[in-house]
Amino acid sequence: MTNAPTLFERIIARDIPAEIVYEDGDYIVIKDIAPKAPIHLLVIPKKFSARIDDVTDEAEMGRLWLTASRVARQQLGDYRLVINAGKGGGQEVFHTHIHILGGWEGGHSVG
Ligand code: DGP
Repeated sequence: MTNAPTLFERIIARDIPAEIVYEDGDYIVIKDIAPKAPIHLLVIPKKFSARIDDVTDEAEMGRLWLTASRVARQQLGDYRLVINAGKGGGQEVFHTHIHILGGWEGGHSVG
């Protein structure tokens, strides 16, 4: 039995359109369809895992954060990185991703 592709797998496959701001062999970075900040991007590993704590390989985890922080620095300069894990953590799309948020004037602190 094969699982249906996730929303993000369909975006990666160009089955569903998205505004792509960065892509390499392992990651895609798209604009969030419902931005919660002036600039809101999603860093998505092409290799499927449902949530961040399912990523158990240290090198993979490292590359994911390196990609997110590098793209965030390039696109925004200053930024916030957020991960929602599980329904109770606000996760809606069960394909691991990091939110890049920014573009506020004068910064935006947590809380
Ligand atoms: P999360 O709640 O952490 O699972 O974040 C999922 C994000 O995905 C949420 O901020 C909205 C965004 N999103 C949902 N559907 C689409 C879509 O079809 N296209 C794009 N670009 N983003 C989407």
